[in-house]
Amino acid sequence: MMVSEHKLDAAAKAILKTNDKGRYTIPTSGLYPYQWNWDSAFAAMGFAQYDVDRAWTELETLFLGQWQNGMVPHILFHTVDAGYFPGPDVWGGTGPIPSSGISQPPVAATMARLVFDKDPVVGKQRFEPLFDKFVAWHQWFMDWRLDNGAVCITHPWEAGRDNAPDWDGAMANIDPSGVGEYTRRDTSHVDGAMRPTKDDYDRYIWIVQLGNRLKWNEAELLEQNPFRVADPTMTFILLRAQRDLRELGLLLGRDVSVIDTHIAILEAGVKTLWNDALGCYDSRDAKTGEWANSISNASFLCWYAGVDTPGMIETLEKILSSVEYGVPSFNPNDAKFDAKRYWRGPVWAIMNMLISKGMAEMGVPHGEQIREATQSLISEQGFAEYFDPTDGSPAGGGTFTWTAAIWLGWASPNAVHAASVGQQQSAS
Ligand code: 2M8
Repeated sequence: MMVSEHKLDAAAKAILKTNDKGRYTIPTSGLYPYQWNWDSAFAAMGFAQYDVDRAWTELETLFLGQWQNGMVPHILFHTVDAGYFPGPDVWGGTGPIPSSGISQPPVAATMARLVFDKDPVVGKQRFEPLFDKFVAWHQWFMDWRLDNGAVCITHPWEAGRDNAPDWDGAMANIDPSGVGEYTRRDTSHVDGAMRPTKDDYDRYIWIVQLGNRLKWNEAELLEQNPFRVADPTMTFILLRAQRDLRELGLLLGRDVSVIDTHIAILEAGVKTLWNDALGCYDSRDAKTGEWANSISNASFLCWYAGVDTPGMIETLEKILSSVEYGVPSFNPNDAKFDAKRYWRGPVWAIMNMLISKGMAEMGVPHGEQIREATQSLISEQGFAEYFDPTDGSPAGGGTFTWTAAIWLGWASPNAVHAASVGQQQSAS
């Protein structure tokens, strides 16, 4: 049944409320009962549409978990919940709050800038104490994750695109035979056909066990972890985040020269992700030098990072004409495409927003088409974790925080109205 736009705005707010644990949100109860890094950043953007104070609280709580070396973990285990595996005991995080030992795509600075713009007076007060923390986090990526200027992941979960075909080659180089017995909890919440396979999970847990053994010492992990992939998700998102952090720094009257240096390094790094034979940005195994040969939704984050590249729009047009809804997480014309299996085909509202936003900013066509497709998906299918791009059917968890946040801040007709009013105000 079609629900009117107004009701959907209210429904989205109700989801944020349901998933609100007071000072942070969970992605959805049951499947994901903790605070996730990039989910929280999107949640802040959603809250900012009607409660700027709550939006800043979300980001402040995320940074309470920051490690001494600057890393902001991908999961903060505020209150232990046996319904999720692997929990804090398996990770053995060494920060101030029980946590995982890896990070996640740093969309937070970009979301913070959107929150800031909603109320710059409050924004200055709330972002001032956060600025140095953001700089330290971004510095941690620059210190520990670069390969020729491109940002690497050391675990598939770090990219947020858990089981993307991008990692298949590097995952095959891990022998997980010593991983031991464990019980997955994700498949007790959702259909296993929509989740990563056991082969993938064994390797996910194997890397976590290695990190725990090494007490998440980055220098040692660099030597011992066979998994290290230069990734367009991380590279484009960090480059964009550095640009937004720079703007926020200038508004606070801070010295941004370090950020300028980082931006130049990352701009050079982006070029090393260009797979000429594929005609697309791609993931590259930093250990073996091999390309993944993967046209993914992360490939199309180039515009979001302010990087236009001849040929990318034609590649995107081919992908868009092969499915009904938005940008699928993997090339639908490739044999590995799987319309329902997580990051191997499904369409994700968060990625659609980042891609489309970048396209609109750079004057590239079809950005609006992606926004409209996301609007239809959510209005017709609800606030699912992700969707089948061929028929739009909802998949994964339901009542999902980031899908609700994307609705409020971008996909809803009211969000567009608010954004254009905002633009007129700042232009005048
Ligand atoms: C998914 O990842 C977690 C592990 O981090 C999982 O499957 O258990 C991914 O979609 C990730 O991008 C997302 O942040 C997380 C929570 O929504 O779920």
